Amino acid sequence: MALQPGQGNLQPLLAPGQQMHYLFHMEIVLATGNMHKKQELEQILSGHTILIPSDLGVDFDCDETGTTFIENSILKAQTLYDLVKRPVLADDSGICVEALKGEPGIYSARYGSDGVNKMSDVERYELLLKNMKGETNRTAWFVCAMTLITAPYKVYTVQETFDGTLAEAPYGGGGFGYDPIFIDALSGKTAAELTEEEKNRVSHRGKAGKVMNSLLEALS
Ligand code: ITT
Repeated sequence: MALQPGQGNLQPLLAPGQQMHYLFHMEIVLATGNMHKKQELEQILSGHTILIPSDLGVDFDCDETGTTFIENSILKAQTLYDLVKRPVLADDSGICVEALKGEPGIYSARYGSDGVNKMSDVERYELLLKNMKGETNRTAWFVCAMTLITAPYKVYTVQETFDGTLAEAPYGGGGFGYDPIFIDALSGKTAAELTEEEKNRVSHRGKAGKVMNSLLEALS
């Protein structure tokens, strides 16, 4: 992998009685202003250091003009890469509802917004519950498209899902965004009832990040 000096290193990991292993460690700048994503990705990519643009004194903003999660994640990653010229990662994600033909989808963060004022997480999930009132098909899924750029033309994108259903009312105090109204198909709990570790094991972001971890190892 073409890294600039100081952007990656091999760190020995020695446990008593074990053979020497080398873990590849990278500093990755996350193309986000969402601190919940940063917190989750710090745990998912725990062998690496996750920075945000402001850690480098960079003012980052990106117009999400794509029509898919993949387009928007590449757009965010490329915009940040052009600014910082070091390894970057972007996450474009959202919730899709079958009965609403996949909405809010890529507009999840902007759901119900008039373009000027952004609603709070609670206002947005309350709006989604209102729009789903009386609907019996509650099938929903989260999508996460993650793009890593390590050098010019070295662009890697992964997309994953988290399957479930929409609850009738919010439940649980963890997570963020639509987590309180999203019931995980495997455990039957809302994503807000899962611990961070449990959510990362089954979530769209956790699964995409797991592939990114393998990719980073393969690239080292
Ligand atoms: P950045 O673009 O700065 O990364 P953002 O929050 O605007 O931050 P997105 O455009 O990717 O990010 O929109 C994602 C929205 O989808 C997010 O704000 C939540 O409302 C929702 N979302 C994504 N992943 C989620 C998760 O794991 N749990 C709950 N809601 C999630």
